Amino acid sequence: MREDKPSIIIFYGDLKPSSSFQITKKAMVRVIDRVLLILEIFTKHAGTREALLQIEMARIKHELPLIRELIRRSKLGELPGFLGPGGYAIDSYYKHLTSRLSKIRRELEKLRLTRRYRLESRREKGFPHVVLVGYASAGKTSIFNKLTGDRRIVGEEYFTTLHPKHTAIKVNGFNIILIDTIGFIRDIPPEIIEAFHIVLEEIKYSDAIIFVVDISEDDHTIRDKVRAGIKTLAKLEALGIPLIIAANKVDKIEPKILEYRLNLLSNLVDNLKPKPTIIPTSATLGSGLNELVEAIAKTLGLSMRRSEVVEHAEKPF
Ligand SMILES: Nc1nc2c(ncn2[C@@H]2O[C@H](COP(=O)(O)OP(=O)(O)OP(=O)(O)O)[C@@H](O)[C@H]2O)c(=O)[nH]1
Ligand SMILES: [Mg+2]
Repeated sequence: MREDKPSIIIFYGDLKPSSSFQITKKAMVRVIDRVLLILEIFTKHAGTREALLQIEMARIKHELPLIRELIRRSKLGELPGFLGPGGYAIDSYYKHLTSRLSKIRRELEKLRLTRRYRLESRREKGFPHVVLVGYASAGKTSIFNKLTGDRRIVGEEYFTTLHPKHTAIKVNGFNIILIDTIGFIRDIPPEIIEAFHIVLEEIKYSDAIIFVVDISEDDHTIRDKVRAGIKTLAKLEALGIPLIIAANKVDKIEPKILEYRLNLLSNLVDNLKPKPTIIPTSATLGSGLNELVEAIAKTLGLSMRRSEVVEHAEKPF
């Protein structure tokens, strides 16, 4: 046996149960496909119990045909010793999954009835929520890390329920919650769209959205991604929430090209209301991040509210 045998094989595509079976049998390691991989990433971003249940449901639904295939094969004697003796272990796992599925369905119904999860998603009530969205590798996490690294507030025990991807930071003396989302995914498999939308549901409850766009990609890709991103925001009922566009990775392109692409970007979002603010940034160099914070403050009216407070406090009674 090779010493560098992997513990898992990720197949970046859709696998039919029979193909998955063949690969598993040959390699004798766990095989996951694109759907299961995306669902594992969803789990890390899920902010509510409802999202976690929805993801688990999608995973079970995706796995059941494979388990059925395993049962069928084991009954034909094709699975000696794998996944437990005979077909018994697989059989009981199958039963466990189907009963879990009906339990999840019941719980989801209850959650939807009480709508408690809506409150849950606004658990840090009273503080504006700002979410980072964008396609994979645009630089969401890099921007999140730079902003939260410099501005993370002290006394975090106050935010005990914060999710790992939510961090409280200070902007103009105000606390805001910055959220790093899973972002948009192209060609999302239809069977997991519902789970995807629920993971991204927090966008709908945010006070401002930062759409991170990799401005170093070619014009065509930028156009496609910005249009598709806006469509996704519309599906999530998040259009109308103030949008800030971080045109990121400016360090990778010439100033002339940057100027052209900023123009392109501006045309693409011209029809949106309120009109988005576009801020050129480089998370790597740290440039444009102060302007990004200023744009957040302006969008949320933070400096205004602060002066209102001062004005109010100075009024003689
Ligand atoms: N040159 C350059 N590289 C950047 C910049 N911002 C991010 N990167 C790089 O781009 C890659 C992706 O950055 P991430 O911050 O992980 O992107 P993301 O949007 O969080 O990606 P996902 O979480 O996969 O959706 C990393 O290798 C970063 O170092 C930038 O401003 N300039
Ligand atoms: Mg990221």
